[in-house]
Amino acid sequence: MRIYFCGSIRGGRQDVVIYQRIVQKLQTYGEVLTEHVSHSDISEKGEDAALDGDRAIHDRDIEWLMSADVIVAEVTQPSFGVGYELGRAVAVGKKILCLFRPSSGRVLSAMIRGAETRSRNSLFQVQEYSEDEVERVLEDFFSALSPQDLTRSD
Ligand code: 6K6
Repeated sequence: MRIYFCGSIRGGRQDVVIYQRIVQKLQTYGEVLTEHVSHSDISEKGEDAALDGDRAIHDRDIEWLMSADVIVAEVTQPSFGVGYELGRAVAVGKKILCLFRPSSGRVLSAMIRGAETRSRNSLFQVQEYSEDEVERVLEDFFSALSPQDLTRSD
């Protein structure tokens, strides 16, 4: 399974430790295309982007996003990039899990919370969680996945 993980980079790196836990768990289910999002040596400043070019980052990430079976996004730390990735993924009918920690004191954007589809096997799910239960939340999500959920465009 190809898994695209979204987490804030230039939006702020406060949650990088939890991104690492999520990516580690996701790697037990498949290939995580965006493992770099969880690297603690990536700063929010974008130095690496200067070498690579923002267009190259965008184009490569969108290619990976379109090839992914499942998108998992940690949405507690607001990020334009994550919001954009989610919008692109919704537009092509990808299976999406958004993870949000209410203990942060933040209120999740209505454009994320309101995108949730509530049916069983919903394509867009928003899951509230606390840090200590992140692995269990991912186990529940992946154990409920069915082959019909997975849309591949490659
Ligand atoms: C290194 C340091 C800062 O920027 C870099 C290189 N940039 C990126 N490399 C790979 N993916 C990126 C980069 N910048 C944004 N993204 C994608 O957007 C990731 O897949 C994240 O999920 C999301 C983060 O967006 P922002 O707006 O928080 O940066």
